[in-house]
Amino acid sequence: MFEKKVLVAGCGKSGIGASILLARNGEKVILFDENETKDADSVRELIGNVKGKENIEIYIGQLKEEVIAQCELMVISPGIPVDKPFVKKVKDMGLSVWSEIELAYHYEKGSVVAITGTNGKTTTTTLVGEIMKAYNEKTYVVGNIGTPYTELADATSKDSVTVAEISSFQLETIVDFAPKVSAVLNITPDHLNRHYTFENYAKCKIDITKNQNEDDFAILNYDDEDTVKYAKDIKAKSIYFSRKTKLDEGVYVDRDDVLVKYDGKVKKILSLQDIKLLGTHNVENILAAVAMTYFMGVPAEIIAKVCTEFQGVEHRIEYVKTINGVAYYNDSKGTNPDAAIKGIKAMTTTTFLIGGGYDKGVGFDDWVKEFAAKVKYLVLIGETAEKIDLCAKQHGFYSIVHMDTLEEAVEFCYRNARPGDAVLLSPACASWDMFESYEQRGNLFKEYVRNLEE
Ligand code: UMA
Repeated sequence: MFEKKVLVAGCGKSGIGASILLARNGEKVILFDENETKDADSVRELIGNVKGKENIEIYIGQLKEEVIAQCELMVISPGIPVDKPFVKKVKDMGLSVWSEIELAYHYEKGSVVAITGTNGKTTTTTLVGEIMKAYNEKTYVVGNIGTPYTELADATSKDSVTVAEISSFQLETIVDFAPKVSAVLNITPDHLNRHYTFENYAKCKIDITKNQNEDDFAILNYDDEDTVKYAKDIKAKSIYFSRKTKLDEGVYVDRDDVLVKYDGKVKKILSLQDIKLLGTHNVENILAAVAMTYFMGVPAEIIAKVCTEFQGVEHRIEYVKTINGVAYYNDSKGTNPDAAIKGIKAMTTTTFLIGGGYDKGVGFDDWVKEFAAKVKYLVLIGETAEKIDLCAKQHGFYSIVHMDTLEEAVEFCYRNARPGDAVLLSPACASWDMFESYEQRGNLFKEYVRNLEE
Protein backbone atom coordinates (compact mmCIF):
# COMPACT_ATOMS: atom_id res chain seq x y z
CA MET A 1 0.00 0.00 0.00
CA PHE A 2 2.87 2.42 0.80
CA GLU A 3 6.15 3.12 -1.01
CA LYS A 4 8.01 4.68 1.90
CA LYS A 5 7.93 3.85 5.59
CA VAL A 6 4.96 4.61 7.81
CA LEU A 7 5.57 6.59 10.98
CA VAL A 8 3.33 5.47 13.86
CA ALA A 9 3.09 7.97 16.75
CA GLY A 10 2.37 6.64 20.24
CA CYS A 11 3.42 3.29 21.72
CA GLY A 12 0.10 2.65 23.50
CA LYS A 13 -2.58 0.20 22.38
CA SER A 14 -3.32 2.11 19.16
CA GLY A 15 0.31 2.51 18.09
CA ILE A 16 1.15 -1.13 18.80
CA GLY A 17 -2.00 -2.29 16.95
CA ALA A 18 -1.27 -0.05 13.97
CA SER A 19 2.39 -1.12 13.77
CA ILE A 20 1.55 -4.82 13.86
CA LEU A 21 -1.15 -4.42 11.19
CA LEU A 22 1.23 -2.54 8.90
CA ALA A 23 4.21 -4.83 9.50
CA ARG A 24 2.10 -7.97 8.99
CA ASN A 25 1.05 -6.57 5.65
CA GLY A 26 4.64 -6.04 4.55
CA GLU A 27 4.93 -2.32 5.30
CA LYS A 28 8.03 -0.80 6.91
CA VAL A 29 7.19 0.96 10.18
CA ILE A 30 8.85 3.49 12.44
CA LEU A 31 7.09 3.40 15.81
CA PHE A 32 7.72 6.52 17.84
CA ASP A 33 6.86 7.74 21.34
CA GLU A 34 7.77 11.03 23.00
CA ASN A 35 7.76 9.59 26.49
CA GLU A 36 11.39 9.08 27.47
CA THR A 37 10.50 6.85 30.38
CA LYS A 38 9.54 4.19 27.81
CA ASP A 39 12.24 1.98 26.37
CA ALA A 40 12.47 0.19 23.06
CA ASP A 41 12.90 -3.27 24.63
CA SER A 42 9.67 -3.17 26.58
CA VAL A 43 7.82 -1.81 23.54
CA ARG A 44 9.25 -4.72 21.54
CA GLU A 45 7.95 -7.07 24.19
CA LEU A 46 4.47 -5.60 23.76
CA ILE A 47 4.70 -6.14 20.01
CA GLY A 48 5.53 -9.78 20.63
CA ASN A 49 6.57 -12.44 18.20
CA VAL A 50 4.29 -11.39 15.35
CA LYS A 51 4.73 -11.81 11.61
CA GLY A 52 6.73 -8.89 10.19
CA LYS A 53 8.07 -7.73 13.58
CA GLU A 54 11.46 -7.14 11.95
CA ASN A 55 9.76 -4.44 9.85
CA ILE A 56 9.24 -2.28 12.96
CA GLU A 57 11.92 0.19 14.11
CA ILE A 58 11.34 1.93 17.46
CA TYR A 59 12.33 5.50 18.37
CA ILE A 60 11.76 7.05 21.80
CA GLY A 61 12.22 10.73 22.67
CA GLN A 62 12.67 13.49 20.10
CA LEU A 63 11.53 12.90 16.54
CA LYS A 64 14.36 13.84 14.17
CA GLU A 65 13.83 15.30 10.70
CA GLU A 66 15.88 12.55 9.06
CA VAL A 67 13.46 9.99 10.53
CA ILE A 68 10.40 11.87 9.29
CA ALA A 69 12.00 12.16 5.83
CA GLN A 70 11.98 8.36 5.44
CA CYS A 71 8.19 8.23 5.78
CA GLU A 72 5.14 9.14 3.66
CA LEU A 73 2.40 8.85 6.29
CA MET A 74 2.01 9.28 10.01
CA VAL A 75 -0.58 7.24 11.90
CA ILE A 76 -1.38 9.15 15.07
CA SER A 77 -2.65 7.70 18.37
CA PRO A 78 -5.79 9.37 19.72
CA GLY A 79 -4.08 10.64 22.88
CA ILE A 80 -1.66 12.83 20.91
CA PRO A 81 -3.02 16.36 20.31
CA VAL A 82 -2.85 17.23 16.61
CA ASP A 83 -1.42 20.67 17.32
CA LYS A 84 1.74 19.34 18.94
CA PRO A 85 4.94 20.80 17.39
CA PHE A 86 6.15 17.44 16.11
CA VAL A 87 2.81 16.81 14.36
CA LYS A 88 3.06 20.22 12.71
CA LYS A 89 6.61 19.43 11.58
CA VAL A 90 5.46 16.12 10.10
CA LYS A 91 2.69 17.89 8.15
CA ASP A 92 5.05 20.63 6.98
CA MET A 93 7.35 17.94 5.61
CA GLY A 94 4.48 16.72 3.41
CA LEU A 95 3.32 13.58 5.25
CA SER A 96 -0.38 12.78 5.52
CA VAL A 97 -1.67 12.25 9.07
CA TRP A 98 -4.22 9.48 9.63
CA SER A 99 -5.87 8.40 12.82
CA GLU A 100 -5.46 4.78 13.81
CA ILE A 101 -9.14 4.32 12.84
CA GLU A 102 -8.44 5.58 9.33
CA LEU A 103 -5.57 3.13 8.90
CA ALA A 104 -7.70 0.20 10.08
CA TYR A 105 -10.49 1.25 7.71
CA HIS A 106 -8.12 0.87 4.74
CA TYR A 107 -7.84 -2.82 5.64
CA GLU A 108 -11.58 -3.26 6.34
CA LYS A 109 -13.38 -5.75 4.07
CA GLY A 110 -16.87 -5.76 5.58
CA SER A 111 -19.40 -3.18 6.81
CA VAL A 112 -18.82 -0.71 9.59
CA VAL A 113 -21.22 0.56 12.23
CA ALA A 114 -19.74 3.49 14.18
CA ILE A 115 -20.89 5.20 17.34
CA THR A 116 -19.84 8.53 18.79
CA GLY A 117 -21.27 10.99 21.31
CA THR A 118 -20.16 12.47 24.59
CA ASN A 119 -21.93 9.89 26.74
CA GLY A 120 -23.39 6.44 26.32
CA LYS A 121 -20.88 5.37 23.65
CA THR A 122 -19.57 2.34 25.47
CA THR A 123 -22.97 1.07 26.62
CA THR A 124 -24.45 1.57 23.15
CA THR A 125 -21.44 0.05 21.38
CA THR A 126 -21.56 -2.98 23.66
CA LEU A 127 -25.29 -3.41 23.10
CA VAL A 128 -25.04 -2.93 19.32
CA GLY A 129 -22.17 -5.44 19.35
CA GLU A 130 -24.30 -7.99 21.26
CA ILE A 131 -27.27 -7.55 18.91
CA MET A 132 -25.09 -7.79 15.80
CA LYS A 133 -23.34 -10.91 17.20
CA ALA A 134 -26.71 -12.59 17.77
CA TYR A 135 -27.46 -12.02 14.07
CA ASN A 136 -24.02 -12.42 12.51
CA GLU A 137 -21.28 -14.23 14.40
CA LYS A 138 -18.68 -12.42 12.31
CA THR A 139 -19.04 -9.25 14.37
CA TYR A 140 -16.05 -7.36 15.77
CA VAL A 141 -16.36 -4.74 18.52
CA VAL A 142 -13.49 -2.25 18.44
CA GLY A 143 -12.27 1.30 19.01
CA ASN A 144 -12.35 3.60 22.02
CA ILE A 145 -14.10 0.82 23.94
CA GLY A 146 -10.68 -0.83 24.35
CA THR A 147 -9.61 -3.08 21.47
CA PRO A 148 -7.91 -0.97 18.80
CA TYR A 149 -9.62 -1.23 15.41
CA THR A 150 -6.21 -2.03 13.82
CA GLU A 151 -6.00 -5.16 15.97
CA LEU A 152 -8.98 -6.76 14.19
CA ALA A 153 -9.08 -5.04 10.78
CA ASP A 154 -7.23 -7.93 9.09
CA ALA A 155 -9.77 -10.44 10.45
CA THR A 156 -12.71 -8.75 8.70
CA SER A 157 -14.35 -10.30 5.65
CA LYS A 158 -16.96 -9.31 3.07
CA ASP A 159 -19.79 -10.52 5.30
CA SER A 160 -18.44 -9.31 8.66
CA VAL A 161 -19.60 -6.29 10.64
CA THR A 162 -17.28 -4.05 12.62
CA VAL A 163 -18.96 -2.18 15.46
CA ALA A 164 -16.70 0.73 16.43
CA GLU A 165 -16.84 3.17 19.32
CA ILE A 166 -15.19 6.32 18.03
CA SER A 167 -13.98 9.26 20.15
CA SER A 168 -13.56 12.85 19.01
CA PHE A 169 -9.78 12.32 19.23
CA GLN A 170 -10.04 9.53 16.67
CA LEU A 171 -12.37 11.49 14.37
CA GLU A 172 -10.03 14.48 14.17
CA THR A 173 -7.79 12.74 11.65
CA ILE A 174 -10.07 10.55 9.56
CA VAL A 175 -9.88 10.94 5.79
CA ASP A 176 -12.04 8.28 4.05
CA PHE A 177 -13.57 6.50 7.06
CA ALA A 178 -17.21 5.87 6.06
CA PRO A 179 -19.49 3.72 8.21
CA LYS A 180 -22.62 2.14 6.72
CA VAL A 181 -24.51 3.25 9.82
CA SER A 182 -23.21 5.96 12.14
CA ALA A 183 -24.66 7.33 15.37
CA VAL A 184 -24.21 10.58 17.27
CA LEU A 185 -25.73 9.94 20.70
CA ASN A 186 -25.39 13.43 22.19
CA ILE A 187 -22.94 16.32 22.34
CA THR A 188 -22.17 18.06 25.64
CA PRO A 189 -18.94 19.86 26.64
CA ASP A 190 -15.96 17.51 27.06
CA HIS A 191 -12.24 17.49 26.15
CA LEU A 192 -12.24 21.27 25.73
CA ASN A 193 -8.55 21.47 26.67
CA ARG A 194 -7.90 19.51 23.48
CA HIS A 195 -10.52 20.93 21.08
CA TYR A 196 -10.54 24.47 22.60
CA THR A 197 -14.16 25.33 21.74
CA PHE A 198 -17.43 23.47 21.99
CA GLU A 199 -18.03 24.15 18.30
CA ASN A 200 -14.76 22.45 17.29
CA TYR A 201 -15.64 19.50 19.48
CA ALA A 202 -19.21 19.25 18.12
CA LYS A 203 -18.01 19.45 14.51
CA CYS A 204 -15.48 16.73 15.21
CA LYS A 205 -18.25 14.44 16.44
CA ILE A 206 -20.45 15.13 13.41
CA ASP A 207 -17.47 14.27 11.18
CA ILE A 208 -18.37 10.62 11.79
CA THR A 209 -20.88 11.23 8.96
CA LYS A 210 -18.63 13.23 6.64
CA ASN A 211 -17.80 10.43 4.16
CA GLN A 212 -21.19 8.73 4.30
CA ASN A 213 -23.43 8.95 1.23
CA GLU A 214 -27.20 8.86 0.60
CA ASP A 215 -27.34 5.04 0.94
CA ASP A 216 -25.91 5.18 4.45
CA PHE A 217 -27.73 5.95 7.69
CA ALA A 218 -26.90 8.46 10.41
CA ILE A 219 -28.72 7.80 13.69
CA LEU A 220 -29.19 11.05 15.59
CA ASN A 221 -30.62 12.05 18.96
CA TYR A 222 -33.69 14.21 18.33
CA ASP A 223 -33.82 15.16 22.03
CA ASP A 224 -30.32 16.65 21.98
CA GLU A 225 -30.42 20.19 20.62
CA ASP A 226 -26.75 20.37 19.69
CA THR A 227 -26.73 17.07 17.83
CA VAL A 228 -29.69 18.25 15.76
CA LYS A 229 -28.09 21.66 15.20
CA TYR A 230 -24.69 20.44 14.06
CA ALA A 231 -26.01 17.49 11.99
CA LYS A 232 -28.26 19.64 9.80
CA ASP A 233 -26.43 19.29 6.48
CA ILE A 234 -25.24 15.72 6.40
CA LYS A 235 -25.48 13.52 3.27
CA ALA A 236 -26.51 10.25 4.89
CA LYS A 237 -30.16 9.43 5.50
CA SER A 238 -30.85 10.94 8.94
CA ILE A 239 -32.81 8.69 11.27
CA TYR A 240 -33.72 10.41 14.50
CA PHE A 241 -34.49 8.70 17.77
CA SER A 242 -36.47 10.30 20.59
CA ARG A 243 -37.47 9.42 24.10
CA LYS A 244 -39.80 12.40 24.35
CA THR A 245 -41.43 12.99 20.95
CA LYS A 246 -43.50 10.74 18.70
CA LEU A 247 -41.64 11.24 15.45
CA ASP A 248 -43.11 11.26 11.92
CA GLU A 249 -40.19 9.03 10.99
CA GLY A 250 -37.56 7.39 13.19
CA VAL A 251 -37.35 5.43 16.44
CA TYR A 252 -39.33 6.61 19.46
CA VAL A 253 -41.21 5.68 22.60
CA ASP A 254 -44.99 5.53 22.69
CA ARG A 255 -46.16 4.77 26.21
CA ASP A 256 -43.71 1.97 27.03
CA ASP A 257 -43.21 0.68 23.50
CA VAL A 258 -40.16 1.31 21.34
CA LEU A 259 -41.40 1.80 17.78
CA VAL A 260 -39.70 2.20 14.40
CA LYS A 261 -41.61 4.31 11.93
CA TYR A 262 -40.16 4.22 8.44
CA ASP A 263 -41.53 4.23 4.90
CA GLY A 264 -45.01 4.88 6.29
CA LYS A 265 -44.99 1.68 8.39
CA VAL A 266 -44.82 1.42 12.17
CA LYS A 267 -43.19 -1.59 13.84
CA LYS A 268 -43.04 -2.35 17.56
CA ILE A 269 -39.60 -3.59 18.56
CA LEU A 270 -39.86 -4.03 22.33
CA SER A 271 -41.46 -2.84 25.54
CA LEU A 272 -39.33 -0.77 27.94
CA GLN A 273 -40.92 -2.65 30.85
CA ASP A 274 -38.79 -5.64 29.87
CA ILE A 275 -35.50 -3.73 30.00
CA LYS A 276 -32.99 -4.29 32.84
CA LEU A 277 -30.92 -1.12 32.37
CA LEU A 278 -31.60 1.75 34.80
CA GLY A 279 -32.02 5.43 33.95
CA THR A 280 -33.48 7.57 31.17
CA HIS A 281 -30.04 7.94 29.59
CA ASN A 282 -30.11 4.19 29.01
CA VAL A 283 -33.46 4.47 27.23
CA GLU A 284 -31.68 6.75 24.77
CA ASN A 285 -28.85 4.23 24.40
CA ILE A 286 -31.41 1.51 23.69
CA LEU A 287 -33.24 3.65 21.11
CA ALA A 288 -29.93 4.33 19.34
CA ALA A 289 -28.98 0.65 19.38
CA VAL A 290 -32.42 -0.35 18.09
CA ALA A 291 -32.15 2.19 15.26
CA MET A 292 -28.61 1.18 14.27
CA THR A 293 -29.27 -2.54 14.19
CA TYR A 294 -32.72 -2.22 12.56
CA PHE A 295 -31.20 -0.28 9.68
CA MET A 296 -28.41 -2.88 9.48
CA GLY A 297 -31.18 -5.36 8.71
CA VAL A 298 -31.37 -7.23 12.03
CA PRO A 299 -34.86 -8.72 12.64
CA ALA A 300 -36.91 -7.06 15.39
CA GLU A 301 -37.17 -10.31 17.46
CA ILE A 302 -33.38 -10.55 17.74
CA ILE A 303 -33.06 -6.88 18.68
CA ALA A 304 -35.77 -7.26 21.33
CA LYS A 305 -34.30 -10.43 22.83
CA VAL A 306 -30.78 -9.01 23.23
CA CYS A 307 -31.98 -5.61 24.52
CA THR A 308 -34.13 -7.20 27.19
CA GLU A 309 -31.33 -9.52 28.36
CA PHE A 310 -28.64 -6.79 28.38
CA GLN A 311 -27.32 -5.93 31.88
CA GLY A 312 -25.05 -2.93 31.14
CA VAL A 313 -21.28 -2.47 31.20
CA GLU A 314 -18.49 -2.44 33.76
CA HIS A 315 -17.54 0.92 35.37
CA ARG A 316 -20.89 2.50 34.41
CA ILE A 317 -23.01 2.86 37.59
CA GLU A 318 -21.84 -0.67 38.41
CA TYR A 319 -23.00 -2.10 41.74
CA VAL A 320 -19.99 -3.41 43.67
CA LYS A 321 -21.02 -4.55 47.14
CA THR A 322 -23.08 -3.66 50.23
CA ILE A 323 -21.04 -3.34 53.42
CA ASN A 324 -22.71 -2.55 56.77
CA GLY A 325 -25.86 -1.47 54.93
CA VAL A 326 -23.98 0.89 52.57
CA ALA A 327 -24.12 0.12 48.84
CA TYR A 328 -20.98 0.95 46.81
CA TYR A 329 -21.21 1.87 43.12
CA ASN A 330 -18.40 2.21 40.59
CA ASP A 331 -19.06 4.85 37.95
CA SER A 332 -15.44 5.45 37.00
CA LYS A 333 -16.64 5.91 33.44
CA GLY A 334 -18.35 9.11 34.58
CA THR A 335 -15.40 11.03 33.11
CA ASN A 336 -17.20 14.31 32.43
CA PRO A 337 -19.86 16.31 34.30
CA ASP A 338 -22.70 15.19 32.06
CA ALA A 339 -21.94 11.49 32.54
CA ALA A 340 -21.49 12.04 36.28
CA ILE A 341 -24.89 13.77 36.52
CA LYS A 342 -26.41 10.52 35.26
CA GLY A 343 -24.55 8.70 38.02
CA ILE A 344 -26.06 10.93 40.72
CA LYS A 345 -29.52 10.73 39.18
CA ALA A 346 -29.41 6.93 39.28
CA MET A 347 -28.84 6.94 43.08
CA THR A 348 -31.99 6.49 45.13
CA THR A 349 -30.54 7.32 48.58
CA THR A 350 -28.23 9.85 50.24
CA THR A 351 -24.82 9.47 48.72
CA PHE A 352 -21.13 9.90 49.53
CA LEU A 353 -19.76 11.02 46.19
CA ILE A 354 -16.10 10.55 45.27
CA GLY A 355 -15.12 12.98 42.52
CA GLY A 356 -12.22 14.82 40.88
CA GLY A 357 -9.40 13.89 38.56
CA TYR A 358 -7.65 15.10 35.42
CA ASP A 359 -8.52 18.65 34.30
CA LYS A 360 -10.08 18.71 30.82
CA GLY A 361 -10.97 22.39 31.05
CA VAL A 362 -14.72 21.95 31.48
CA GLY A 363 -16.96 23.65 34.06
CA PHE A 364 -18.56 21.74 36.95
CA ASP A 365 -21.59 23.97 37.70
CA ASP A 366 -24.25 21.68 36.21
CA TRP A 367 -22.86 18.67 38.06
CA VAL A 368 -22.67 20.48 41.40
CA LYS A 369 -26.25 21.74 40.99
CA GLU A 370 -27.37 18.09 41.02
CA PHE A 371 -25.96 17.51 44.52
CA ALA A 372 -28.95 19.19 46.28
CA ALA A 373 -30.48 16.83 48.83
CA LYS A 374 -28.85 13.71 47.41
CA VAL A 375 -25.13 14.17 48.11
CA LYS A 376 -24.22 14.00 51.82
CA TYR A 377 -20.47 14.40 51.34
CA LEU A 378 -18.31 15.22 48.39
CA VAL A 379 -14.95 13.50 48.72
CA LEU A 380 -12.44 15.08 46.35
CA ILE A 381 -9.24 13.68 44.90
CA GLY A 382 -6.96 14.63 42.01
CA GLU A 383 -5.95 17.64 39.94
CA THR A 384 -9.42 19.24 39.79
CA ALA A 385 -10.11 19.01 43.55
CA GLU A 386 -9.62 22.75 44.23
CA LYS A 387 -11.58 23.81 41.15
CA ILE A 388 -14.53 21.59 42.11
CA ASP A 389 -14.31 22.70 45.76
CA LEU A 390 -14.60 26.34 44.70
CA CYS A 391 -17.43 25.65 42.30
CA ALA A 392 -19.40 23.61 44.89
CA LYS A 393 -19.04 26.38 47.52
CA GLN A 394 -20.21 28.97 45.00
CA HIS A 395 -23.37 26.90 44.71
CA GLY A 396 -23.76 26.66 48.47
CA PHE A 397 -22.48 23.11 48.95
CA TYR A 398 -19.96 22.90 51.80
CA SER A 399 -19.83 19.23 52.91
CA ILE A 400 -16.52 18.64 51.20
CA VAL A 401 -13.41 16.74 52.22
CA HIS A 402 -10.12 16.37 50.37
CA MET A 403 -8.17 13.11 50.24
CA ASP A 404 -4.78 12.39 48.70
CA THR A 405 -5.62 9.00 47.25
CA LEU A 406 -8.62 7.01 46.06
CA GLU A 407 -7.96 4.48 48.79
CA GLU A 408 -8.18 7.19 51.48
CA ALA A 409 -11.39 8.46 49.85
CA VAL A 410 -12.94 4.99 50.08
CA GLU A 411 -11.84 4.70 53.72
CA PHE A 412 -13.39 8.08 54.59
CA CYS A 413 -16.70 6.94 53.11
CA TYR A 414 -16.47 3.60 54.90
CA ARG A 415 -15.92 5.31 58.27
CA ASN A 416 -18.61 7.95 57.86
CA ALA A 417 -21.44 6.48 55.78
CA ARG A 418 -24.46 5.17 57.72
CA PRO A 419 -26.69 2.19 56.83
CA GLY A 420 -28.95 3.25 53.95
CA ASP A 421 -26.36 5.61 52.42
CA ALA A 422 -24.68 4.86 49.11
CA VAL A 423 -21.08 5.47 48.07
CA LEU A 424 -20.58 6.44 44.47
CA LEU A 425 -17.29 6.88 42.61
CA SER A 426 -18.33 9.14 39.75
CA PRO A 427 -15.49 11.60 39.28
CA ALA A 428 -16.80 13.86 36.46
CA CYS A 429 -13.17 13.90 35.29
CA ALA A 430 -10.78 11.72 33.31
CA SER A 431 -8.41 9.55 35.31
CA TRP A 432 -5.10 10.48 33.73
CA ASP A 433 -3.74 12.60 36.60
CA MET A 434 -3.50 9.62 38.97
CA PHE A 435 -4.28 6.50 36.93
CA GLU A 436 -3.58 4.98 33.53
CA SER A 437 -7.24 4.77 32.59
CA TYR A 438 -10.77 4.91 34.00
CA GLU A 439 -10.70 1.10 34.00
CA GLN A 440 -7.69 1.07 36.29
CA ARG A 441 -9.38 3.65 38.55
CA GLY A 442 -12.61 1.61 38.62
CA ASN A 443 -10.82 -1.69 39.26
CA LEU A 444 -8.82 -0.19 42.15
CA PHE A 445 -12.02 1.25 43.62
CA LYS A 446 -13.64 -2.17 43.49
CA GLU A 447 -10.57 -3.76 45.04
CA TYR A 448 -10.52 -1.23 47.93
CA VAL A 449 -14.26 -1.75 48.51
CA ARG A 450 -14.01 -5.53 48.47
CA ASN A 451 -11.20 -5.35 51.04
CA LEU A 452 -13.35 -3.41 53.53
CA GLU A 453 -14.47 -5.35 56.56
CA GLU A 454 -18.13 -6.10 57.21
N1 UMA B 1 2.05 10.00 23.66
C1 UMA B 1 3.02 10.77 23.06
N2 UMA B 1 2.80 12.11 22.97
C2 UMA B 1 1.66 12.71 23.44
C3 UMA B 1 0.68 11.92 24.05
C4 UMA B 1 0.90 10.55 24.14
O1 UMA B 1 4.04 10.25 22.60
O2 UMA B 1 1.54 13.92 23.32
C5 UMA B 1 2.25 8.56 23.78
C6 UMA B 1 2.28 8.10 25.22
O3 UMA B 1 3.57 8.17 25.76
C7 UMA B 1 1.77 6.68 25.14
C8 UMA B 1 0.90 6.67 23.88
O4 UMA B 1 1.14 7.90 23.20
O5 UMA B 1 2.80 5.74 24.98
C9 UMA B 1 -0.52 6.58 24.34
O6 UMA B 1 -1.41 6.71 23.28
P1 UMA B 1 -2.96 7.00 23.56
O7 UMA B 1 -3.07 8.00 24.67
O8 UMA B 1 -3.61 7.33 22.29
O9 UMA B 1 -3.48 5.64 24.22
P2 UMA B 1 -3.81 4.21 23.61
O10 UMA B 1 -3.25 3.22 24.58
O11 UMA B 1 -3.42 4.08 22.21
O12 UMA B 1 -5.40 4.17 23.82
C10 UMA B 1 -6.25 4.80 22.86
C11 UMA B 1 -7.40 5.53 23.57
N3 UMA B 1 -6.84 6.53 24.48
C12 UMA B 1 -7.14 7.84 24.35
O13 UMA B 1 -7.89 8.27 23.51
C13 UMA B 1 -6.49 8.78 25.32
C14 UMA B 1 -8.25 4.53 24.33
O14 UMA B 1 -9.41 5.24 24.82
C15 UMA B 1 -8.75 3.45 23.39
O15 UMA B 1 -9.44 2.47 24.14
C16 UMA B 1 -7.58 2.81 22.67
O16 UMA B 1 -6.80 3.83 21.98
C17 UMA B 1 -8.03 1.80 21.60
O17 UMA B 1 -8.72 2.42 20.55
C18 UMA B 1 -9.47 5.46 26.24
C19 UMA B 1 -9.92 6.89 26.53
O18 UMA B 1 -9.71 7.33 27.62
C20 UMA B 1 -10.52 4.54 26.85
N4 UMA B 1 -10.55 7.60 25.59
C21 UMA B 1 -11.07 8.95 25.80
C22 UMA B 1 -12.46 8.93 26.41
O19 UMA B 1 -13.16 7.92 26.30
O20 UMA B 1 -12.85 9.98 26.98
C23 UMA B 1 -11.15 9.68 24.45
